[in-house]
Amino acid sequence: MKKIKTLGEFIIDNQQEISYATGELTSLLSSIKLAAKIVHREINKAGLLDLSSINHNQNIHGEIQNNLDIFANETFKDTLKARNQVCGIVSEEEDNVVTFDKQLNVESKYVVLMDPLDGSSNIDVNVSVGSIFSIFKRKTPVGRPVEIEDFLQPGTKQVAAGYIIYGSSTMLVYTTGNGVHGFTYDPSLGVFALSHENIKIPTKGKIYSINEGNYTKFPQGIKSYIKYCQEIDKQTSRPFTSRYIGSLVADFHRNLLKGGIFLYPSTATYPNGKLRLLYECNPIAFIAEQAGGLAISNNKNILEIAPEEIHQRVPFFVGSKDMISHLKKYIFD
Ligand code: P6P
Repeated sequence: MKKIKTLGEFIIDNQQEISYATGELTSLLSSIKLAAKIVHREINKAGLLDLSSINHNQNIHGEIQNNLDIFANETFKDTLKARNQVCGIVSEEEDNVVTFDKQLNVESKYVVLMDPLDGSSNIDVNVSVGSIFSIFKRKTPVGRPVEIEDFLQPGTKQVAAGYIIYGSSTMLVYTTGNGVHGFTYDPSLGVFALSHENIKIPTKGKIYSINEGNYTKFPQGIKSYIKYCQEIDKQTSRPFTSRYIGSLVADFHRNLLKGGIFLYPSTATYPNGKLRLLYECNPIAFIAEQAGGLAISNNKNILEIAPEEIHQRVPFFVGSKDMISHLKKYIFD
């Protein structure tokens, strides 16, 4: 029987590579692992409970929250609060920064920014959804974290990032800047077992992911790029295959393993793009770059953008290096 290496064992084995982790980051990742197990359990019976039903509240983005959005948000908050490593969080489901006041009298080194349940509108139709997290060391020394210094940091300063995809299996994929590693959840053992060590995204890809229903609202460069993807050209393996799930984690995870490009440009509905910089684009971009891919927002690298507000949206293009490099010809202003 193949030896199982759990996420916990893997983190400890590699802790010496994580120059800044004196155990706190390990413990923080462990609390995310716990939250992932709890959310996994509820998602897998969503159809049997009213957890996925609409609760008619709206989040700050005007998006209808379903009960699983709230459940996932509270679960991640509770598990992060229960340990002393995190002094505060930003969440898609929270209007403002949430400070863990209990932690202020201890040295809590980290802040976490998260989308606790991305793509949750897909749960009712059994489509994969995900949780996304981004971890920074706080910049202010002690006390209540400060939004601008501690949360509005560029993506290059992330110390760790990852996602959990709740799909045909539940996987946790993360990086601490030493490669990208994937762990598949075994509910019978209650562990995340190493299944994809040192993931590398293929440099070339044949999949493009974009909501073509927005075609008329796209900038001309994006319309031209879509046409490029659809042309017949054997040398460049075109036409590419169109795959779009409408769940960022699922669309990205497929492209990460198989190669491909994901595009969410500015549209008439979302003039600054739909996806949020801090807890969707930055963590996915960190993973993409660690896996040998690229992530840009028009003419900037995602990770170099200086955030201006916690729920800031940006146009987002991420995937195989050669595909992103080629896309630049179509979108640079
Ligand atoms: P559209 C889900 O609501 C989400 O935030 C991402 O997971 C996904 O990539 C995107 O929105 C889909 O947006 O406009 O294509 O439905």
